[in-house]
Amino acid sequence: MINNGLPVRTYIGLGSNLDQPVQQVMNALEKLAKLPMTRLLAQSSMYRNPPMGPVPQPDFVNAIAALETCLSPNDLLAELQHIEYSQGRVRHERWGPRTIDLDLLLYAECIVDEPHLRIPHPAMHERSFVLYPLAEIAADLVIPGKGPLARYLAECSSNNLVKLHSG
Ligand code: 5RU
Ligand code: CA
Ligand code: CA
Repeated sequence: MINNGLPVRTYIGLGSNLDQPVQQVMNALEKLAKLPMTRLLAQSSMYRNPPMGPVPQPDFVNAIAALETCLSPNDLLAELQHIEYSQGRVRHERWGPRTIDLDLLLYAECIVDEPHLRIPHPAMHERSFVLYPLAEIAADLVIPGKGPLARYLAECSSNNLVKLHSG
């Protein structure tokens, strides 16, 4: 898909559990705000929470950013990966600890199904560390192909999320 036309709304999931996670998330938010053809519309609070998934690892700090952008999904993805790299992301084991993880969760009402990019993020609706901060800044959101965020939130345990900094 190409864009470079009208600005569209997109949501980015941020996560860190290495090297001062709060600072990592703040640094990434600053870099998101400086992306070309992009505005930072809103940021959620940060939430400290235990790791989900199969890998034992430190607690995470998670947050969500709402952007308005004229970048295409693939150009935005490349920018996110560049920010990850700039903050020392090194890929070891799948689902292991990381300095910063930036997930392109939603892009307008688009559904993208490519090998390297799936939008909406295929597991976002079952992850408390996405649903709770997302509801803070987009309570009425409908996940394309899935349905209202509020429905998934209602079924999702808060899983020990502790709110840290206001958005
Ligand atoms: C399996 C289940 C794999 C859930 C993953 C994060 C998952 C995480 C994160 C927290 C992963 C992907 N736990 N686990 N925050 N990423 N709390 O950002 F999320 S690995
Ligand atoms: Ca992730
Ligand atoms: Ca990721």
